[in-house]
Amino acid sequence: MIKIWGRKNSVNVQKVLWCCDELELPYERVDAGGVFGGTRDPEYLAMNPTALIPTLRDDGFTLWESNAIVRYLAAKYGAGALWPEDPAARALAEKWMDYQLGTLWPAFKAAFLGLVRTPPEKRDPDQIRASLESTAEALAILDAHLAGEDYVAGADLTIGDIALGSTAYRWLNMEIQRPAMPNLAAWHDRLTTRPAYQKNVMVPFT
Ligand SMILES: N[C@@H](CCC(=O)N[C@@H](CS)C(=O)NCC(=O)O)C(=O)O
Repeated sequence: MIKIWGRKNSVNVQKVLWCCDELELPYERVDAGGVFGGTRDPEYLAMNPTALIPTLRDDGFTLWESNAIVRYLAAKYGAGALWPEDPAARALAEKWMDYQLGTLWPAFKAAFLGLVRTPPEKRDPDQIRASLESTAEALAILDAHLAGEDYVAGADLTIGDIALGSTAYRWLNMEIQRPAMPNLAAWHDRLTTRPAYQKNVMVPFT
């Protein structure tokens, strides 16, 4: 049985839970991180020395880094669907995973943590403003890409969409000013029709 460590309101844990449910994989989830702690326990550090969540164990194999976990699950259990078999199609999906991890989340992190996880008196408004501006710049690239595309790598949902969905949900549902991004909004509307997305991502992120 697949086992996943990580609290349900984590942007990175949600990718893994959503992926499992898209693939209809049974799993056991253990609360860890945030108010649950546990990530500095020796047993946890032995599995994941970063002391971060998520961590996955599948049949004796242990893995951390959410996008790597999504890639692993999709390759093992979702070949031809979430994991396109054509190398070019898969590279497109993987490109958007790397964009999420290397461009979008670094831009958005300060605004998200500042507005959602920091008490008002401790917020840094300049840092939050700058983060929201960089996020809008990064998302404009995704919005332009999604013109005429149903999902980030073409006509079907892939690992690329799974890496992006939980970040997009936060940006679209926080009380912030957002520039209009119609293609992004239409893509996100498509995600919201999926039961696995509703269950794992469309939940409170506070
Ligand atoms: N690049 C890592 C980042 C993991 C990460 O930053 N996880 C956050 C939650 S989204 C975390 O563990 N925060 C500390 C905690 O929850 O205790 C991944 O994608 O898995």
